[in-house]
Amino acid sequence: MLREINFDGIIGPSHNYAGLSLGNIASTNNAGAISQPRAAALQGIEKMRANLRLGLAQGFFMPLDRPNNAWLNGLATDMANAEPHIRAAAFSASAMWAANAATVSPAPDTADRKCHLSAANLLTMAHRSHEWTGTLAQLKLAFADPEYFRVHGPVPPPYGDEGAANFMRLCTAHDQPGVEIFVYGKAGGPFPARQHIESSKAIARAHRLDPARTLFVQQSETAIAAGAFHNDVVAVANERVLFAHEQAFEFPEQTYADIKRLMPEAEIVIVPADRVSLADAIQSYLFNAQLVTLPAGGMALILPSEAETNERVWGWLSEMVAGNGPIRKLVPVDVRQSMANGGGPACLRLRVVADPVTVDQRFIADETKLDIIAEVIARHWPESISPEQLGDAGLINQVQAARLALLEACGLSELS
Ligand code: SUG
Repeated sequence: MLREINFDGIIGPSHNYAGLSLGNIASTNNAGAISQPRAAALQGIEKMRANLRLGLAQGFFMPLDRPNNAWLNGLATDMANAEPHIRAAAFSASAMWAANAATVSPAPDTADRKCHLSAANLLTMAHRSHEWTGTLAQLKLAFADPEYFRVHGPVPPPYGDEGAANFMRLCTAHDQPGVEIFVYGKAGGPFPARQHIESSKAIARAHRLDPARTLFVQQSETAIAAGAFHNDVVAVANERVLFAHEQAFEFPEQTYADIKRLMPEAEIVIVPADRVSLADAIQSYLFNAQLVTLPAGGMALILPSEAETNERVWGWLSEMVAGNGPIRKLVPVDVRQSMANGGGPACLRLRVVADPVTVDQRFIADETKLDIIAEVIARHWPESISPEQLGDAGLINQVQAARLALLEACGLSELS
């Protein structure tokens, strides 16, 4: 039975605030702050538990090996000698934002009826550009069964790809053929557009999608300039529902018309800018929510607690769920440590539509496994990291040992 599985990136022991992402307001504002990797990772575990309790299928990915010494070797340096920005890039725990790991086209959408996954190159940001090697190794292990999955390497440079953060799928039900929507940006404003149309088109070809059921939509320049460095900061889709900010797309009317033409059942819920400004949307991350179908029917938004404390945002959301629209429930979750780097609940997960039994079971979560993982985190993850500590040999050893302990506890030491 095909169903949506959310794979969360377990927040790695090197989680820190280095201010590495130009155009990501939270990352810039919190540059230099002291991070709390242990609390961060436990917040991520609690989010997974809450989703399991809602009856959703849950998986996870391991943190990557940091610092990335192979990448530093390629730059002819190491942690002791690298310049601070290179050191921070090598040490980043950014693979936690699994929405950026890959683009996923479920089997009902592809010509060969296999689920295709393409690892994202993430080449716009130095600290993310070296994630794909570790990510690809993990995808190949988790989705190894060739009868059901095809795992592709990243699109080659110079075309930037940020994975599922710039991708949406509309369908009547997850196991039915869908309309796949790739959202790309055009550089022109103060911040980079990270998703290039050439990458999106390459992935659509590699995944053997039906061109008649595939859309390429331009992200709004205004949204990128306001800090929407990924489309999933201003829009989210689930089944036949698109929930988006009025200023998410450069050509909104055309975008909605194209969606309606390909899928007349689509329901488009637009949040007007005069109720929730782009600034409020980006501060509260109400769109960086997991829009999910509950087993009992109806949809819920699993959103960051920051959305609850923003009066204008919460006011609008409360009116929305009280009405008779498709989204009926709001579930705030505390992922503040990730949020301070610009990563909300939706950033932390990669959606894969598959039969859970066809996935390597070591990546599938249940309460007992989450207990084991939480214990490893509590025992091994650093309590705090300040930016000056990044080259510290003791910290590096602790971070490496912490990850190895987790791999061992999950039977995944082959990823070490
Ligand atoms: O790529 N932040 C991440 C946040 C990614 C959010 N993902 C989605 N929207 N799907 C990024 O900008 C900050 C790291 C730092 O500054 O230390 C960072 O990489």
